[in-house]
Amino acid sequence: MSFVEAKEKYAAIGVDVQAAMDTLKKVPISLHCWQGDDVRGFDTDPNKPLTGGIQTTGNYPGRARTPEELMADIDEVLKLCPGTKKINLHASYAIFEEGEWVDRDKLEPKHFAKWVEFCKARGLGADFNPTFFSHPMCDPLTLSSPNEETRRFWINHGKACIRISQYLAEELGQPVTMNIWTGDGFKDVPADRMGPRVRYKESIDEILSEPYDFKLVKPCIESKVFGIGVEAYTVGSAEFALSYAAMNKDKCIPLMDNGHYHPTEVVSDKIPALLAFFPEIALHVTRPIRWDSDHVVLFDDETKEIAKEIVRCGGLEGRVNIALDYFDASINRISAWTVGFRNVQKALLSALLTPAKDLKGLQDASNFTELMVRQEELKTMPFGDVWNEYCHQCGVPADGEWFEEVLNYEKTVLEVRA
Ligand code: RNT
Ligand code: ZN
Repeated sequence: MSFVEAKEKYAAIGVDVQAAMDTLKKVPISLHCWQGDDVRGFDTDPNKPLTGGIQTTGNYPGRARTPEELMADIDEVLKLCPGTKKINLHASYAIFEEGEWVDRDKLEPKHFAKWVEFCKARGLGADFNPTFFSHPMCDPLTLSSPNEETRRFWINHGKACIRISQYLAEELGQPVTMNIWTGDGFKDVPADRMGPRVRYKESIDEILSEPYDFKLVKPCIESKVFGIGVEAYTVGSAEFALSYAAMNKDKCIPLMDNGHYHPTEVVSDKIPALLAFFPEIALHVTRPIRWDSDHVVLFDDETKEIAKEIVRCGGLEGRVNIALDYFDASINRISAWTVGFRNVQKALLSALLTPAKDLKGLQDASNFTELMVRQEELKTMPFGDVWNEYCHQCGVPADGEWFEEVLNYEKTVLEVRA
């Protein structure tokens, strides 16, 4: 079927395909820089293990080892992905001058000047994350540590990151989400569950006492259920993170990562629950397999359901900040990045091609029979033709047209790195 026919089919069910594509073109989605180098960063020994309950597995050749390599790889991904992008940076991706180095508590905006230059040259916004993991000052706790020296170090890191986020937002003229996630927790049954949480709360209070313009810098609090090595107890649990955000609505927003809940819980259902209370929320879109495994995002049922909730709850009007968060080191990283980013775009486009008002009308009229029929029939609409047209309108390859480019990049750039 051609695009013209597909467009007519959608028009017949009351969907304006061009309007859907035009809406999606403007939605910023944050591309995580850490897929390119297996979350290693540049500020500490890149061969040290990843700590904090997150793990990458696999050793596919071609990992980016320097800022230049990472930037070149991101450029390749940008070429292959439609829509509006932001770059999501971690503090560990600071870029130092030759011979210079400072620890994380002393980071300054200037250490991200090269990233600002990169974003400006490409018209991109940025998001930011303090890096509370993979560092000798994790004892193993960070913001919740009973050791005052440790806790102070990480509070100062958080404050430095607020200043860097403010700088990024001012330079790039767009808001920056700054996500606070720590892997703080215990492998085995703790003797004190409350102490670390009270300290974590007080640490975040201190970080957020650093001045920032809340219209430009949106600190987020990300919860988690457990991590490898910290199976028994997570300081920043769902209740902790959500309560913190709810009690400090004038200073921060909650962030849900869909890998961070019990396997039968779904973030799609949590989006409208949170939007009933919070003006703004943030998401990490990932794919958990049995645990927070951070697999590449697929065009699967839950990703589609998340996108539907974002769209029909008005999330695209600035209420839902969307970022990707996964890291697969077992396949070509450019391909992993591209597949996941394109799938989030696909899910959003597919959600925008839904006659949401009509379906809601059926629900409100208790017409559940027709609602089921209409929802099921949507699944066989000619979505692929609209998607390919969307890619072309955005100046990027359609499905079936981009993988060869990745293979070529692998041959000419990635394999040369080995
Ligand atoms: C870890 C969290 C966190 C990280 C990134 C690298 O479980 O999801 O968001 O993945 O900050
Ligand atoms: Zn996350």
